[in-house]
Amino acid sequence: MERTLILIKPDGVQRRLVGTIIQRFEQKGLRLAGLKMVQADRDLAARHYAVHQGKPFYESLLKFLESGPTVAMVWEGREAVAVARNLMGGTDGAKAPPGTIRGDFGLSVQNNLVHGSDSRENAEQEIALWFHENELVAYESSDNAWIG
Ligand code: IDP
Ligand code: MG
Repeated sequence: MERTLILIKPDGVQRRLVGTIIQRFEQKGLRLAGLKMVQADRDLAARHYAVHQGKPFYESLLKFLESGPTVAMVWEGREAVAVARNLMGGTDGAKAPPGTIRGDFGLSVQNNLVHGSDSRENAEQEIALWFHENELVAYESSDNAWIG
């Protein structure tokens, strides 16, 4: 079973889109394995976005992630990483297609509501960064046979 880390970034929380965004992942058939609200500090923000260090938007990006609470989630299911990225849409909300989270609710490049891991390997690293293993819950969902 593949897992992915999804964050509802501070703009999504402030804009009261938490329920709407969770619903997209839930309705698709992914299964929620962990969820919590986190006020990211500089260390967590820097570790999460370490790959972007040195880019012109890096400092602003860290300030954005630190600017308020984030909802951190682990979703699992078949092809969870790619499925979640498709549900999110591309980075720039202005270009992301309608029907995607960013396409439906965002216009900004930076303030684009959600983060989703971009590979299975990064997903495992990011899950370990945001969650303790004992915060994740393994269970059988009763509709498994129907969803796959
Ligand atoms: P992704 O979130 O779609 O994977 P990345 O390229 O990994 O996009 O960038 C990480 C985050 O950095 C984006 O989600 C967005 O918040 C921000 N970002 C990316 N490119 C820019 C930019 O050109 N200007 C400002 N912020 C950016
Ligand atoms: Mg990325």
